[in-house]
Amino acid sequence: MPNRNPRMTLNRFLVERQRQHPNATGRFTRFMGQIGTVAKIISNYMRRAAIEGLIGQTGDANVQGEQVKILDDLGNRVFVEAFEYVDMVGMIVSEEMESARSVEADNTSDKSYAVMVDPVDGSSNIDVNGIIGSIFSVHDIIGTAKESCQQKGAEQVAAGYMIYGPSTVLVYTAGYGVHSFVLDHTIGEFVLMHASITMPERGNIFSANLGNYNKWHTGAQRYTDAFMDEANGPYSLRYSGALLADLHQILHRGGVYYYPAEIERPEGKLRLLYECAPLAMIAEQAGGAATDGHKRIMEIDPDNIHQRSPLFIGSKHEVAMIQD
Ligand code: AHM
Ligand code: MG
Repeated sequence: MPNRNPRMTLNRFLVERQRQHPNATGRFTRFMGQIGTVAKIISNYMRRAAIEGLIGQTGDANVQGEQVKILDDLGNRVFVEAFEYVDMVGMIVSEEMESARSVEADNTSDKSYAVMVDPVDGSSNIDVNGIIGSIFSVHDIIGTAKESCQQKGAEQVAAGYMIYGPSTVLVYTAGYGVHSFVLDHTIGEFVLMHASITMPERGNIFSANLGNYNKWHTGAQRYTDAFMDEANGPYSLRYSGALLADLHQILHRGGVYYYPAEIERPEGKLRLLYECAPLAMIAEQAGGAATDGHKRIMEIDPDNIHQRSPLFIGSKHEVAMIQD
């Protein structure tokens, strides 16, 4: 049941959770406060983008060779600036930055988190008022910058995403369930929407870019055919062009999102550290699953910060079908 208590703000929820962990230092609560601020700033940019002339491209390409949109760049700056002023973030990896960035410490800070972000996911939707969002993943700093930034998803301390849609929604997990909050613009606060979300074990949505069908291996083609076979369904196709919007729907209704390997692009499209792994943590925490087709996403050891991976994510039943 949705929680409609408007007084359960994100901050109060985090403080109450913190009390359940006697050794907690408040570091995660403060970090999430900053994520909330980032979400409000980016959401505001999104709402005003067409009016302020923020639609379109900067003219630069990012490290992946993709055209950078003005809002990609702005979103990245909002995250970096926010993390530069908190005491616990020591390393930032972003889709929009070629290498990991370290944040200078002063003598009051405890630089113990390495954070990976996709500041604006689904950027191709920006120009047409489609849904977009941000994704974040948090690791503890463990030794060198490389070791800290290239950990398995299973080592994540927390993960989450924001959706800038009809309302601005923030979803996170810190390893104790998945919780969602909606931004109440009238008071400028995120308020609890759903605590401890559980994904249906089986659903009726499949979500993939079927325009790529002929680029896939026969396994992914047969997988897709199964969803269109009435004997297995019925399934509905939903595909927004923003992974987190598709996953968010599946989180509540069940089903699967997939972006498989292509014959010419065996690594797929999506990035492991700031797209696949954080969403895999969310899916698993909600009782779902995420795999690259062979291996649990959370168990993949990254070789580089912008590594890509095929992804099948959602309800246990539909994700297991790819292994079959
Ligand atoms: P982006 O981070 O550059 O926006 O790319 C990731 C997005 C996903 O959110 C989405 O599901 C996918 O790319 C869409 O790609 P395609 O247009 O190839 O279907
Ligand atoms: Mg993305």
